[in-house]
Amino acid sequence: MEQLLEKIASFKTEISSFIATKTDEAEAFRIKYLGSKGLVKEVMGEMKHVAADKKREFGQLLNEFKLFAEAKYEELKTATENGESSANAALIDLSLPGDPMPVGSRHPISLVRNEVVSIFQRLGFAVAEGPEIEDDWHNFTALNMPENHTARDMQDTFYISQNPDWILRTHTSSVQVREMEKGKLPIRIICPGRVYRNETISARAHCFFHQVEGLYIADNVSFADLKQTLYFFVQEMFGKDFKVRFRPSYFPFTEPSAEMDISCLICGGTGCNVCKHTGWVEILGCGMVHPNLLENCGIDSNKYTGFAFGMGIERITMLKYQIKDLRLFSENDVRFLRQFTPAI
Ligand code: 2NL
Repeated sequence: MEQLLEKIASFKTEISSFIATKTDEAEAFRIKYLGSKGLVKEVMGEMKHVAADKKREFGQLLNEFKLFAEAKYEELKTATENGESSANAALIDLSLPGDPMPVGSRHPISLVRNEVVSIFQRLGFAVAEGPEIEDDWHNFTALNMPENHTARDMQDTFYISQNPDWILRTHTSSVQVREMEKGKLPIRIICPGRVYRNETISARAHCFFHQVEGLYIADNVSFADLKQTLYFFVQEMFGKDFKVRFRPSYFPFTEPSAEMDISCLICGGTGCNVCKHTGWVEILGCGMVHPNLLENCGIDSNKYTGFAFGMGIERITMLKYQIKDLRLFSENDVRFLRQFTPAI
């Protein structure tokens, strides 16, 4: 069946490109394809090998093929009888518009990542990237996460069985460690990328997601610089029609640490499902880079200070487009994907 379909397709291509300049060439075409020992008859003969339930579908296909060959013969015959080459008759009208190609749309995660990246680029941040398979040092130890830290737990981290030192990165901070180790200061980078955690998949958790982390290290970088940078970011990203608050928090890699909330964009702060009736939604974590980290990467913590922040792209995308289930991002259902901006 498959073979027969291929055979028909290849005959069709052959027929389409057949050119006759004289009547006996048109006749040769008739004999080859439509004659009593011709190829159309030959394919028709295959019908007896086709399974009973496919006969109907196949019969239609064969009939169509026969009509196609007959139409071509008529075209060749008329052209050559009028003393023309069939090549003229078959000329394509080049002025016709082309067939539109479906271009697809950008994935919402890409749209939001590009937007975040472009806002920080305007502030002078450069994009840095790094490997998704990391070693313990770059993902944990250098980041002030000692050996018995809970984040390293087998339940959270994907380990690579070949080598106990290798893991799938759990955040893009590892890229920033690599940049710090290069020893070129000042550093002003953002690191977008995919990260992995061993979570049970649900509407709110997945085994991979996307992050953008940022890092600025120079002389005299202060917490005020951090706040102002992030204020600028949220205003560019979400507009000006909401409130912002910083809450003290804890991360092993920053001291002091904070989380930034904005008043809920969905209900305007009065309380709804999205903000779990608190009126606030958390959008990122941040803080001043812990001096241990600077020293781990060979940077003099008496001379330099820095700030860092990290946000989950899925979270921001869900807020922006009111998407309620994380799994939609990776199911590739075109009914979901088509709703976003076309790629061109
Ligand atoms: C969150 C919080 C954060 C960082 C990430 C960072 C990286 C280096 C040094 C210091 Cl190399 N800090 N990253 C700092 C604070 C928070 O992420 O909730 N992310 C989704």
